[in-house]
Amino acid sequence: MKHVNSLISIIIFCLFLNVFNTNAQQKEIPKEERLAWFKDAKLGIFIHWGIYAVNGIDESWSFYNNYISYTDYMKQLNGFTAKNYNPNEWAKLIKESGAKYTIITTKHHDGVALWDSKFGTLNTVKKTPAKKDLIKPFVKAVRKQNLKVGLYYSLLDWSYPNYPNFTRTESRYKKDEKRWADFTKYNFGQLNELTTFNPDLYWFDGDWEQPAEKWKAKEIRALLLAKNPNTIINSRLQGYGDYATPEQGIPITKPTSKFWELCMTLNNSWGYQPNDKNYKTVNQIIRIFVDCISMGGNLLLDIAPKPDGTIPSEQVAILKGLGRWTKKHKEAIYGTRAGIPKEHFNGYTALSKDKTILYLYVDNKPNGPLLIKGLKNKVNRIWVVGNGTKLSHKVIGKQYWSSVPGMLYIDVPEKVQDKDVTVIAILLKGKVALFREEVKAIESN
Ligand code: FHN
Repeated sequence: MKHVNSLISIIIFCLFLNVFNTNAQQKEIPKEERLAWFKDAKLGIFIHWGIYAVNGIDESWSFYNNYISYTDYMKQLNGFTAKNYNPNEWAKLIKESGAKYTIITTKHHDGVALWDSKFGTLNTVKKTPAKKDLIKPFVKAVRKQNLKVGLYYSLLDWSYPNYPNFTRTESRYKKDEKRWADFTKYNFGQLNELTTFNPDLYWFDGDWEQPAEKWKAKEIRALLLAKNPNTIINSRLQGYGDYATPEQGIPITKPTSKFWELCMTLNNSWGYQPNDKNYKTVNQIIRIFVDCISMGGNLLLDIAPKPDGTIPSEQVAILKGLGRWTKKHKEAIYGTRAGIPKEHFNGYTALSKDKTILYLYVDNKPNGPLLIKGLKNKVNRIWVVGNGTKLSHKVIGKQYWSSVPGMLYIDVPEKVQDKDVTVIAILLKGKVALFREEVKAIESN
């Protein structure tokens, strides 16, 4: 009888999914509209918070890679207190950094849910001294700061008894439709619970272990968009996502995806690891951020709270240092679009949304005037962003009979330079127009 009941519940569940599938496809709001805020936001803060902070070890991977036994990894549950957790303070710091959105891990690959899930029992309410839902107050605090909120969710769950994979050397089963169906019901159950927080963004992870059909990725997308047609989904849903998510390494060539976000740690660890002192400097992070802006992408910077909920002082300092620069240069960050090809300016550039302002990001001390080549536009005026100083400039080498533009030189006095990255704005007459032809021999003067 028990088997018949579980079979019936799975059939009902599949019918439920089907309803979402058909409805959502009809209603899907175009990506350009849904991701408009994301494209303008430029900076997000990622938060990896979980029991792995207790020992300061790799999140989930430490038991998956057999660095520690699963039993010993799970003993960290007893040390996860969240006793100093202050989501309002977190949200204020995130806002101060200049981020416009933030994404928190609701459940990593270890299967420990940070909210009061009714699916399974492995969560911070039931199994840790924190004894509370950590997601609901976070979402509320972020909304209070008028920031967008995203929820990270690991599709794979190495703790769930009916999930096939367990560690790199041990799996629970190879093929078992009934056990997989139970896992799918659990996954959808938790996803359905996450929709009650009504996030602006879902950040999936761990999709690499199964194909889209097995995850029911199409149905997951349908469910999430049916609940909130404006929500957006990252790339890690086996082809059913909205934007690309390069990780840790700055893209060397501009990503082909129109919408993309580089996620990156401040040191080398996603979670809190006190032994990892290999922090990037604020200057290095600003230059990485400017690199992403110049290619039309976002930067999602990760912070790693301690088990009690405090954010490591090094990470607070970095976010505050970043905030100094973003506050001063906000006009050259939010709402900008990818810059011009490097042949025209030996550095990072971006354009205003209407393409009439060209921003130059100068991350080194200039050895003389800056040079921009192949700019067809006349210059209206040039100023230092965040400082307002108007800069003198001159165009040389323009032959009246030639279509090749002259070379634009801009003086940047030492006293107007920013200690990290100086930003110069060039207001053009009309939308940016670049000379991209081959310069030929001269036939007539
Ligand atoms: O395996 C995870 C890893 O632990 C971390 O969460 C990163 C963050 O983007 N995502 C996966 C690795 O790509």
